[in-house]
Amino acid sequence: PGDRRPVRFTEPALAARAARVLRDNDTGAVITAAPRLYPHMWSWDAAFISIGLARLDVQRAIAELDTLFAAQWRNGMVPHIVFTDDDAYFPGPDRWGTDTAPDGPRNVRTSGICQPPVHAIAVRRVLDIARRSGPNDRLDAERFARRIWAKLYAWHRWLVEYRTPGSSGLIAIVHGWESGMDNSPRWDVPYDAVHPGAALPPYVRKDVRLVGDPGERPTDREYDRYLWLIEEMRRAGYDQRKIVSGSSFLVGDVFITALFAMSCDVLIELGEEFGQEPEQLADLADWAAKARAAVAGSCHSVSGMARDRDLRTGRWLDTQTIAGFSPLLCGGAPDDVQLRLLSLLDSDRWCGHPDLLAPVPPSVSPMRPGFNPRQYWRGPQWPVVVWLFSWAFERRGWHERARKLRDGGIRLTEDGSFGEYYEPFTGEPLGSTDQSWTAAVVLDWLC
Ligand code: 9YW
Repeated sequence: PGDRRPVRFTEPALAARAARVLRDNDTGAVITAAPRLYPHMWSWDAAFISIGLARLDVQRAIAELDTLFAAQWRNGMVPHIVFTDDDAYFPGPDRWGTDTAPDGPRNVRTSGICQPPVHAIAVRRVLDIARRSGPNDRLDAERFARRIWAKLYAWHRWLVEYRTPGSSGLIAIVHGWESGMDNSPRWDVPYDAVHPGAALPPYVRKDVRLVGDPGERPTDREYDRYLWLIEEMRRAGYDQRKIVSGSSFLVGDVFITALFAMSCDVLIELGEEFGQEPEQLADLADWAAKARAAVAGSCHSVSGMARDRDLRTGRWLDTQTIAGFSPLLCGGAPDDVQLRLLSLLDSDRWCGHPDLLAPVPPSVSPMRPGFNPRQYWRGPQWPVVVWLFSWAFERRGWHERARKLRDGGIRLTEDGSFGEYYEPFTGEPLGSTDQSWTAAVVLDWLC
């Protein structure tokens, strides 16, 4: 089909625009996730942002990750939001009520949950970029990698200690927001069992006012449940053990588990290089192996797709979303399963769908009932997810596949708006524009 969008930037012009987005979203202290919609630091956004920043200014990239880890909780958790003092976002720090949490950080306000553990991957990438960019950058990045390692290890240890309940071996989340894929249909069944109590304090959403079409955002019903889970955590005093045993939402997240396995691998490489304790390296190897086995063990016997598991009911969640391809990220599934997944990914149910503007995986298969091309994690394509797959495929030695995803990611974003997510058929940018992590992954692809 001809181009469905009026503007296409050349690669150098696109890179220059991406750099400007990161500069414009810099408050001086943090780079916000997006200019109006998300005026704070989000955990996995900061990881991707640092990768883009490393292409512009290695020092600034290091500062971003340092800021995030300065907010790490004393038990090891890296919080999903580090708040600035902007109050345009809801739920803000007062609603989270973490100020008195026993494990919370002292000088900064944060949310009380986490997000996917992609930070070791970011540190590795920043280091690799810095090494190519010059001797000073190289030294700074090496010092940084050595310094941040123990914090990354503590973060991984927290996930294992508190978030691997039961026998599935999957890393558990206690809120859909922890998955990073907030309203994905992956969570529909477990959310059905979340019943907001009458004690849910009233609230006013701010996101729907900032996005032109509320249909691109989660519904109010979904928000009631998101807020109810926060209420439960407040009541548990942010005691992790109580939260995990009592939360009405507890799901083994297969995508996070795959990311965790890869991040452990990376942390081992960094640890070996920088002489970290053999015992800690052995822990990481053990955690990575268990995570990989859990991902492989989740695969559906017919489709091969990896599945989340509702840990409250013990049921597998068969929703076919992008997370089903998790074994392709971290490896470890039997060869026949991997082949099935690769051919499914290439098929017209996913990247080979004839009507896609760019051949990169949408968040949900366009062939699946309930697929919604405009709504958030229920259909649109997300450039960061494409980046993760292309990074993982490169590491697995699948260079051609990695290149195709990178090219598709550029095709998707070359209109220069840096959308939060994209309508897969028209390429219309949706949600926020000038989204930092979109600009960051584009920079990484282009430099
Ligand atoms: C929210 C910032 C965040 C991402 C999440 C994404 C969205 C924010 O934006 O959540 O208020 O729900 O789902 O993955 O980190 O970009």
